[in-house]
Amino acid sequence: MTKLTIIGAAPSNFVWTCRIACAEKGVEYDLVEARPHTPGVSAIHPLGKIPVMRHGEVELFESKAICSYIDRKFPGPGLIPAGAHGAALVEQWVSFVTTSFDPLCMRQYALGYFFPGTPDKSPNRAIIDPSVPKLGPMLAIIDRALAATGFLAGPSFTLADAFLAPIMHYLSKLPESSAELARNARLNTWFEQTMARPSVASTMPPPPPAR
Ligand SMILES: N[C@@H](CCC(=O)N[C@@H](CS)C(=O)NCC(=O)O)C(=O)O
Repeated sequence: MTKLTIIGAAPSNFVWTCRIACAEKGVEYDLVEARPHTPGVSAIHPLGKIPVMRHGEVELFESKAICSYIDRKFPGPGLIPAGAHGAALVEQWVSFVTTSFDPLCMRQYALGYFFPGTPDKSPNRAIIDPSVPKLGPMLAIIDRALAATGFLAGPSFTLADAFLAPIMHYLSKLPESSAELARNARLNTWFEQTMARPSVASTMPPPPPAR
């Protein structure tokens, strides 16, 4: 069968999620390292964002679409349940993570540390500081969601957990967010178990550049 290609930079949380999806399903793939807005990426994503995917004649952009394709196309444990309610719960939490959690925790807070854009590369407090008071309530939402089963959506690991895992990895490396993580016992347990999960551990990118 034609081998899948994921195009993007390994540290990207969205690229990592697609790789977790492949690992969960046991799908072989090539990772072609590419930064946003490079020609191979912009040829597929109209805004030049990563990841993009190629599988034979199939070209896709947007990590959720890529993961859904992987889930439906290949055998292996389902990342989105078949039932209407279970599937909708996964969609609900994937949407929450991508449209509310990621913009605050990654685009604003974490990128203020990892890509500060300051002359001396020191953390960009102008971006980070306004996000800090919002981290606690945001992590508490996830902590409450984990109360029922220990997973974000339903009784087992799903795509919702795969979207959350890379972001939580980065939050665990930063001061204010790791303190918040420590305050949320269920999230902390989920985090430790999820980071040890083979699909997550085996795809973990190298550490970010030194600050
Ligand atoms: N909604 C997109 C978001 C992808 C995204 O924002 N990727 C980041 C890297 S983690 C990127 O390409 N940033 C460059 C940019 O926004 O121009 C998806 O889920 O694939």
